Order: sequence, then C-alpha cells, then structure tokens
Amino acid sequence: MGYRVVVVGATGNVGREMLNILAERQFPADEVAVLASRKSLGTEVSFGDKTLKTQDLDVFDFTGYDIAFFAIGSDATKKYAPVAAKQGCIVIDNSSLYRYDADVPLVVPEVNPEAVEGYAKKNIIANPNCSTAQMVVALKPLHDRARIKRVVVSTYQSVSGSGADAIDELWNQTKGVYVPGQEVAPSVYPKQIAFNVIPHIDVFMDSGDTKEEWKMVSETKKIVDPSIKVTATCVRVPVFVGHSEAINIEFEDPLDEDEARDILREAPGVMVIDKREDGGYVTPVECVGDFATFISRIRQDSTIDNGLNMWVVSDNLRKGAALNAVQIAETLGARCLKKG
Ligand code: 2RA
Repeated sequence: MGYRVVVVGATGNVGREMLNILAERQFPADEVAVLASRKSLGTEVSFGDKTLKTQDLDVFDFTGYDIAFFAIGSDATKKYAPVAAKQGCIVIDNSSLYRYDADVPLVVPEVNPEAVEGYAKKNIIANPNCSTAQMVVALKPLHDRARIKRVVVSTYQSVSGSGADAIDELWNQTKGVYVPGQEVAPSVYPKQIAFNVIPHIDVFMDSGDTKEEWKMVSETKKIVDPSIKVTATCVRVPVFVGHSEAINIEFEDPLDEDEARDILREAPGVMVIDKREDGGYVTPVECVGDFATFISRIRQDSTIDNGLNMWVVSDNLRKGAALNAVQIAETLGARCLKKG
C-alpha cells in the first residue's frame, strides 16, 4: 500500500518538477492530487505517463492524504499549510515561511535526515532555499572530517529561481538586444539581465545584505552547525536553469585538497568532476535535469591556514527545490511513515 500525496502549486516550475521527480523516482504513491489557484483551475499537468487535472486549493479537503508538497508563495502557504496540517496531512513546504521556525525541521536528507523525526510539532517540514541546499550537501562531509570554521560563498543564480516570467524576460530581452525596436525593458528585475549580472536577490536588509544572503547564513547554521560562520554574495546571472557557487572554506583542522576530493567523491548526492584541463569542470548547462550536486575546481587556499576553494553547481529546480522535497518525503516514509 502506497501514500496518498498532494502537490500544491502544480502548475508552477517547481510544482511541475515535483511531479516529474515523483514519477522518475517511482515514489510509492497510490494517489496524486494536484492543486492550483482558481485562475489555473482545470489546467492539466503531466505525472509520468498520466495527465492530471488541477483541483481548487480553496476547497480541497486534505483529510486522508499522507503528504502535501507545497510549491506556492509564502502568503498562500500561510493560509493553506495550517489547514492541510490540521487535517492530518504532513506538509513539505518549499517556501521560506517556516524555515526559521524552531518547531519546524529544515531538512536536506544528505545532511540532517534525522531532523524529519521532528515533523509532528506542526505537521510541517521545510525545504531550504535552493542556493543553500546544494551548498550544504558539499559542506557537510568536509565539516564532519575537519570542522568548518568559516565559509565565504559567491553565487551565480539562474533566472528560473525567480519563476516563469523571469525566464521569459531573459529570453525576450536577449532577443531584443539584436533586433532594433524589440528592446525589452527590465520588469522582473531592477536592471537588464541579458548579457548582465545583478548583485541583488530578494530584498535588501538593514545590514546591507540581501535576504537571499541572510537565508544562506541562517539556513546553513540550522541544517549543518550553528557555529559555522557564513558570508554570502548572491548574484543573478543570465542562465535559465542551474545555480553555481564559488565556495571558500576555512577549517579548524588541516585538510588537503586530495583528501577533500576523496571525501567528496564518496559523499551522498555529490558528483565530483574535477580535472585541471579544458572542460574539466561542470557548468550550469550540464547540470540541468540531473539529481546530483556537482563539485569542481577543488584546490587549496594557501592564503589562510586550512583553507579550500571549490565550485559547486546544481539544478536549482531539482536539488534546489523539487528533488529535495521528494527526498524529504522518502526519508519521512523510511523513518516515520512506514506503509504496509
Ligand atoms: C532564487 N533562491 O534563486 C531564490 C528563490 N528560488 O530566486
């Protein structure tokens, strides 16, 4: 007997990817209900070789369903997640709403799988921010070996992290650069994204950091270790899918690049592609559709004691969102919700 699952926000980028991954990983579901807002009501979405028709989130009864994957904004999540949780359905939420709630586990299954066991406090489990998820997959095995003191990360985040409109803006703006009279003014972003980079994701905070940068700091501390110091600069780049990160790590204990590479080669969810030659590293276009967190350019940072640099790339719609959510459900099933 399998699970009865719900995908809330099934017509969005992440919701569609959740359905793809549930099918690809043959998640043991006896039933999959797909929900959308009233304006998308009746839209058909793919689930493996099936087509499902979206139902109205406003009136849906979650009673009897085991797990609900939420892939909608924080405002809508605030309204509907407690309803689902109260009706006995465990919510795995991709928004940022519950990530920093002490009563809600924030989980990356390769890093802190045991945290799913704390789901019952609110019947909610939070999925981390996409840029955090791939980073902590890379950090955790090294932290276990040499205890990380400090992380400095610069991100190169694709436009799919901002949604479908941003993908359209990059596409149309890029075309508009070449076709006189078809220029496309910035609307999703404050500045041109075509052939440009924007050092601003989410809102600015009083500290001068953006909220995206604050998320990477706070979530890494909650998922891996509160003692780790993190500083981040998050940048939007003209890439459709795939986030990249240049990560500099300072350890408490010595760790040379060869041992680090060997550790990462064995780490869960990691694929090391690291040759010091043309093309011996991963770029975003190569990670799209893959489950792995790719790691390249592993090398000593000789400017500090116990320093290491690396380049981390992953599909932000998969490990950064939909895949991690499905992996949380798999972990939850294995640890807490065994089905006959
Ligand atoms: C972004 N991490 O990349 C944010 C939300 N997905 O836009």
